[in-house]
Amino acid sequence: MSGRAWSVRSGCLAKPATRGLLGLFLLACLASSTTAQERREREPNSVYAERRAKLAAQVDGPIILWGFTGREEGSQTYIFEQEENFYYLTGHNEEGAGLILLPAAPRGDAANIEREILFLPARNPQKEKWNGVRMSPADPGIEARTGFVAVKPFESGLRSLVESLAKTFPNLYTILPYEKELGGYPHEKSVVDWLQLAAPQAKLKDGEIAFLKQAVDLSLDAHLEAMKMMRPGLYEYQVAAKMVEVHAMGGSEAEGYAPIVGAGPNSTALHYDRLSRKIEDGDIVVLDVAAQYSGYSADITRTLPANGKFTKRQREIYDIVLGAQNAALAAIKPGAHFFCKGKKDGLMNIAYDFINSHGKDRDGKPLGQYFIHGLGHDIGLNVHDPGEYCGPLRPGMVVTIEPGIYIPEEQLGVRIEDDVLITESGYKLLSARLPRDPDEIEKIMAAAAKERPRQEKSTDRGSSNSPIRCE
Ligand SMILES: [Mn+2]
Repeated sequence: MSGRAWSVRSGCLAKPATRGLLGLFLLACLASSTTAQERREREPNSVYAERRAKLAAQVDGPIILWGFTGREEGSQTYIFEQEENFYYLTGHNEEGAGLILLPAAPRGDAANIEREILFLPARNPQKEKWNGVRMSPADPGIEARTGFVAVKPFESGLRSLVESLAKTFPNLYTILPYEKELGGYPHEKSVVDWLQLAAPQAKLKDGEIAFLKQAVDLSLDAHLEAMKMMRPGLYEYQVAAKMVEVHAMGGSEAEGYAPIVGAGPNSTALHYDRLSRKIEDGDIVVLDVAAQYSGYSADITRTLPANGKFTKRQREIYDIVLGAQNAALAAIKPGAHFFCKGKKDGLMNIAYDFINSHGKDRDGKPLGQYFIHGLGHDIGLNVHDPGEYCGPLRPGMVVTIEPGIYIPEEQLGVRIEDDVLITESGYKLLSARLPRDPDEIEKIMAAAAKERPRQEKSTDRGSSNSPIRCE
């Protein structure tokens, strides 16, 4: 599928809680009632309605979805962000909602039920004193605001309707837990294949691309700032902090993923997240940092010389990664694929062959063994959006192209990652504004170093043990 058939017996949705357990549960709710809301723009209601209609036209049973509850994390820094599939179909970014979509073709005794119902928690004035006002089913005009003809109370409405639908329909569709990772129905972060029924190959629409472009643009601004501030003596986290600031000041509601700034030996750790190293003269620095904007995440990586000038060896490896990226980009067009078993014409093969046929390691061996991850992936509501590695690229999709070479024994990692929109005739590099050419990068860094106030330079020299202030 496609969607997964889910046979429901009434009563299997939730185990009845004993009175004592229920009491504990309520206490837990109060204790973690600090969930903050995420700011974001949304598309017109008609866009989400269209997505629902498309999905409803393709199924033979009701679709039942739960949004996140806001209790996914107990951390005080947790900021609520909706389950992505739920958001894709509703544009609703508040806790505790549910959704029922009936198949488009009406069926006997289900003919009188509304085709789509949004379930929202009833107003809770006590909770709103802490968290602020939330939408509720009793709000005047809630239908127009949410774009649903029917908005009903979650607590009293959802379960009883599912139980009655289960008597009419042999199949119900939902998202089942993915057992290998995290689990926690319905709070599943992994790829869910049923959504591809509605949006095969995660093709993005214009409105989505506009949000994604905004995420890319803010990320490019942040990378340019990082290029300008980069110098020995800074800590990795200080560079990341500057980039996060640029994102947030530009209207980004969150990072696309935890920032990766890895200098020297850390440049070879793919998802390095400690960010604690003091950047040293001669280090190479991998910056894999990007913004999320209105739900959509960019994914951008640049690799910089800490002191503004690549060493001969760093430059050699950088040029090979750049050559591999350019070779893969040149082969992008609708119908191309990343990698299919048994086929040699994938973008991954092109990049790998380039790396493996250029340069050598210290033992004189080819460098292919140091390209240890895939070449790219879809991006969208998730920074690793659903997508098939072997499926054909189609116009409207946005993917990353990110070759890398990581040689731990030389403390030398290089990754260059760009975001690419597939078009009818080929592709558009959404991140083209951010230089990849090493000469151009060195030029920007040199110009910024020249402009850096003298005063700040003297502060740098005097602070060998403590973090220095960023501009
Ligand atoms: Mn990536």
